[in-house]
Amino acid sequence: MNFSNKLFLLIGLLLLPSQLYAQESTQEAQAPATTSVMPFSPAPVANDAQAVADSATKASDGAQYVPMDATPGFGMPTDKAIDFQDQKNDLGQRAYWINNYILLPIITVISFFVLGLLFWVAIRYRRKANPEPSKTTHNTTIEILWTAIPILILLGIAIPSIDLLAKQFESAPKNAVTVKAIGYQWYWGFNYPDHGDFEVVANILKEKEDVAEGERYRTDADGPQLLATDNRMVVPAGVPIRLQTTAADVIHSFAIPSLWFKLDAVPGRLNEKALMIPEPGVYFGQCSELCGAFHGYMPIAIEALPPEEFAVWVKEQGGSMPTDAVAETEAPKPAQDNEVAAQAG
Ligand SMILES: [Cu+2]
Repeated sequence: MNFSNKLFLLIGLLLLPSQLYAQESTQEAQAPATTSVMPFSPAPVANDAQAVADSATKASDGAQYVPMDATPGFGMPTDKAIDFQDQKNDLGQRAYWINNYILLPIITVISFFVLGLLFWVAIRYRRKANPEPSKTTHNTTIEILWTAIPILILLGIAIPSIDLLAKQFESAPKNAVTVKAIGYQWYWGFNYPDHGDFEVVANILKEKEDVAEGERYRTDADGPQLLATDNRMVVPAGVPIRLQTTAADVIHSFAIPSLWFKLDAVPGRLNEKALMIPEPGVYFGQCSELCGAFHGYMPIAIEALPPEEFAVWVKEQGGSMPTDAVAETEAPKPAQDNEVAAQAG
C-alpha cells in the first residue's frame, strides 16, 4: 500500500462519522417544550376552520387554497441532530458536498497531523530523552515544504468555494417571481410586486397554553414550536424566485437553512438573491441577525406550492397573476376588431 492509498483510507475513516450523521440536521435546535409566554402579542386570529372556508369561497373558479401541512423532519431542524439540515436545492447540495468531501477531510487531517507533531516533540524531545538539544535554526527543505504545501491546500479549497460563492450570487432570470421580504421588529412582511403588490404579514404562532380563549394557536400542521407562523411566504415551487430583502427598523436577516439561503435585510437598502425551491413543501427558518428583544420570535415559514395552487392563493389575497394583466390588456382588442367587422358588415 503506497502513501497516497494510505492517505485516502485515512480520509475515508475520518469521514465515517460525518456520513453517519448525514441525514441529521442542526442549526436551530428546537427549544424545550417548557418555553412559555411569548412576551409580545401578534394580532389574534380565529382558530377555526371558518376563516379558511371564508377565504376559500373568494376564489372565483372554485379552486381553494388550503394551507399545506408541515411534514415532520422536512425543511425543519430535527431533534438531537448535529449536521446541516437536509439540503433541498442544488446549491445547498453542492455546498454540503464541499463541506463533507473537501473541508471536513482537510480540517481533520491537519488537526490530527498537528496533534501528532505535538505529541512527538513532547515525548521524543523532552528533557529526559533529549538532554542535549540541537542548535539547528534553518532547514531549507522543510521551510520550502511548509510554505508550498499550505499554499496547495488553500488553492484546493479556494477553487470549489469561490465557484460556489459565484453560483450563490448569480442573478435570478428575467422571468423569476419577485418576492420582497421586509423585516420588522419582530415579524416579517412579504410583498408581491409582480402580483398586484399586496403584502402578507407573518407573526409567530403561540402555543395553546399561551393564548386566550378563541385565539389561534400553533398545531403540528403549522410547523414546529417557535418556527410556525400564522401566515406564510407562499411561492411557486420549481420556478426561480427573485427574493429581495429590506427592513423597516433595524437590520434583520432572512435565513432558511434547508434552502441554503441567507440574506441580510437592511433598512434603506434592497438586497436581492435568487432562490430555487424545486419541491413543494413547507420550509422553516429564522431571523438570523440579532435585532432586538424578540429576535428569537420572528421565524420564517415558506410554503412552496405547485404553480396552479400558487395562482389560487394569489387570487385569495386579492392579487393577480402577471398573465391576468396581459390577458386584460389584450382582451378588448379582438372585441373591437369584431365590432368594426360587424359594423362594416
Ligand atoms: Cu430580526
